[in-house]
Amino acid sequence: MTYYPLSEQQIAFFRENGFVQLDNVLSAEELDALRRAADEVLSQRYDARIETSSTNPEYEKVFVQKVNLWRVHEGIRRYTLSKRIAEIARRLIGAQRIRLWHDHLLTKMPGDSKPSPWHQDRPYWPMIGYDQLSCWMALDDVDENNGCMQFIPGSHLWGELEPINLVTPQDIFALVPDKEVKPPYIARMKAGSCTFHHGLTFHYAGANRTDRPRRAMVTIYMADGTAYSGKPHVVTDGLGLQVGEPIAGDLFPVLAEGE
Ligand SMILES: O=C(O)CCC(=O)C(=O)O
Repeated sequence: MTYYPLSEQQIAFFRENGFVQLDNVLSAEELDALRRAADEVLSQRYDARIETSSTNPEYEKVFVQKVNLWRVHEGIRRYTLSKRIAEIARRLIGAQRIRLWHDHLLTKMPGDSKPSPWHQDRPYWPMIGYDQLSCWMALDDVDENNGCMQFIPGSHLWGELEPINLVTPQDIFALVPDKEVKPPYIARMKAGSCTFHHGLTFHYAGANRTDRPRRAMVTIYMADGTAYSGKPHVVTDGLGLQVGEPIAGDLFPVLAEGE
């Protein structure tokens, strides 16, 4: 395996801004395999083994969300457990060991599409500690017309706010009246490129105004040692975790480890 040539400048950019865009991370073959896997999952009728965050039709106008596909699809498993991508996450967040939290395929369907409103991810997660980040891999070329990601630079330093309802969103900016909000970075990218964002970074994606789905494969990583807070969540409900216990074990595998 060859590691992605992540530079010190890119790491410094991520730490300062709370996100970074990395172009051409997947080879044409890897992209093709991941697209085929995603399409197989999307064309399956509801599979009870795939955790779906919500089948509410209003929620699915924001995105169709299929969670933990690595557990049910071999092609996605190869991608999600990829050490190459996890090593980028490990170096960005500065952890000794990084674990998988979960993956999810987020598809903005054409038609009556809604924006993914400005929000932070971390308020939805049942965790103690803040060393988490997501890799948002574009499976289609993305720009403002089909819902590329947008980020507010430096917003990961503003603490954890209340969770935003993705269907009837509160104005997250009203929650930080004293902050100087920089203009959003608009992550236009070719398929096979990705962004990484910190769990506290304010982010947004516009509606899909094209006539084709916008597919993104998102992998969320957490530093080893991240502990369970007890908050309900589709990925941890029913596992019998105790508050304060590290979220660990085979369902949350270690994917990269430093020397
Ligand atoms: O893909 C989207 O529309 C939003 C993605 C998102 O919010 C995330 O990956 O945290």
